[in-house]
Amino acid sequence: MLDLLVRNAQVRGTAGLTDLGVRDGLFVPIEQDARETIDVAGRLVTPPLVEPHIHLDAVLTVGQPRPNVSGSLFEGIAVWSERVKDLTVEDVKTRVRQVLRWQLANGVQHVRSHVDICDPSLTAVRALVEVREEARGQVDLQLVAFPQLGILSFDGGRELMREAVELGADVVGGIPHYELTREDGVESVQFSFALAEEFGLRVDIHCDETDDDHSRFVEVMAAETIRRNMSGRVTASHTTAMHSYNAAYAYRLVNNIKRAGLHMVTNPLDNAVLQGRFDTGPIRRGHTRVKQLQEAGVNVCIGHDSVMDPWYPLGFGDPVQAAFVFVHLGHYSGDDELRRLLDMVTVNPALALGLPNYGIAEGNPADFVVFDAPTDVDAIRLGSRRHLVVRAGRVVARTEPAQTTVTWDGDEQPVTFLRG
Ligand code: 17E
Ligand code: FE2
Repeated sequence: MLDLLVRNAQVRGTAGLTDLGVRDGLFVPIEQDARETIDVAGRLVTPPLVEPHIHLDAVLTVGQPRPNVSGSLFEGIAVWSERVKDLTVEDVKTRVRQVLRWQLANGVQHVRSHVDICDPSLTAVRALVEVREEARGQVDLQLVAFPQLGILSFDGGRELMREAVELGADVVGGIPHYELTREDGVESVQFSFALAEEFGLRVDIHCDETDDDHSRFVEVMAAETIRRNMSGRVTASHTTAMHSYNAAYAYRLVNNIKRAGLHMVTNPLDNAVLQGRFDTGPIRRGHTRVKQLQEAGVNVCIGHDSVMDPWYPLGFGDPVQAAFVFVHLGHYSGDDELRRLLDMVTVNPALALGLPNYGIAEGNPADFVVFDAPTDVDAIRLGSRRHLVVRAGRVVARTEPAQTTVTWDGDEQPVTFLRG
């Protein structure tokens, strides 16, 4: 007897409709007897969404203590470093819990969050470590020790990075393009890798998040990864300077990224509005060289980055919205590209985060998402709500499908926004 039988699922990547069986929280072979049966009527079913890049400590702080008037990354950093002085553990926990619930309702079950450590009391790190325990098994968190104001450029930065790791950070971060000099940037990357190696942790660095084509720290990340044998355990995030590099340099860099086995995260929402602020026209789009990286076989993911914070005032934690924007910024509207897009918010970030037993397969945890759409292209086009979010065989979030009608020639008719 099954605990749950899901009927008529359009499982992503599988032709035709299938049924899914669940027992003891795992996918198991189909049986006809089940305690509960849900007919999803041909809706798209995917593995859980995975958020590889967000700053949970800053969520919902937009306008505090003042708005970001210029809209630049650098004014955002200045505004946030004022807000950090007012953080309390309760303040952080309340905001984070709210956004985690939004993310879960959007089908996100795994989140990697950068957490600013440039605060002598490490309030945000302490708060997030507690929320990580609370949320475990619902939304699983990985915390990155993230030095927003630099490791070498911030007084006590090295010590705070180590302390954050000792408090329980899962991943070591960095921000080399924000250090005072090129040499400090290189040293900061080396510091992060050494710390990660010492504690057996992964690395995820904010790298070259600028339009300055002289910002070239991804090459240092690739070199450190190769020398320390950390292939597969390292992620370079943002890397927006890459699209301003000359073609010869970019070619060499992409090859070295591939050789090092780096994972890459592009953040289309934030970087669409943060980058290009010093351009008078044409204005650069603010993303990295996704297609070139993918052609070389590099794992590229889409991150959300911000929800209503000093850098980005919008968002509700939905990776599909970030993917939709990426289609436009990244010219990712080809037929094959649209069909691969959801990989960048599911399997690709699962690989970057090193998640075990991920995916809809017998023996794996029965974690999945039912979209209110029949295909993934429709899900992206419509930003379809997640009808059901299931964790270990239990429904943890539900959205009732909207019903829309129009009155046309005096007759009330349903509208689904689907091609007939
Ligand atoms: N901090 C940073 O350096 N860059 C960003 N995009 C955000 C925070 C959101
Ligand atoms: Fe970021």
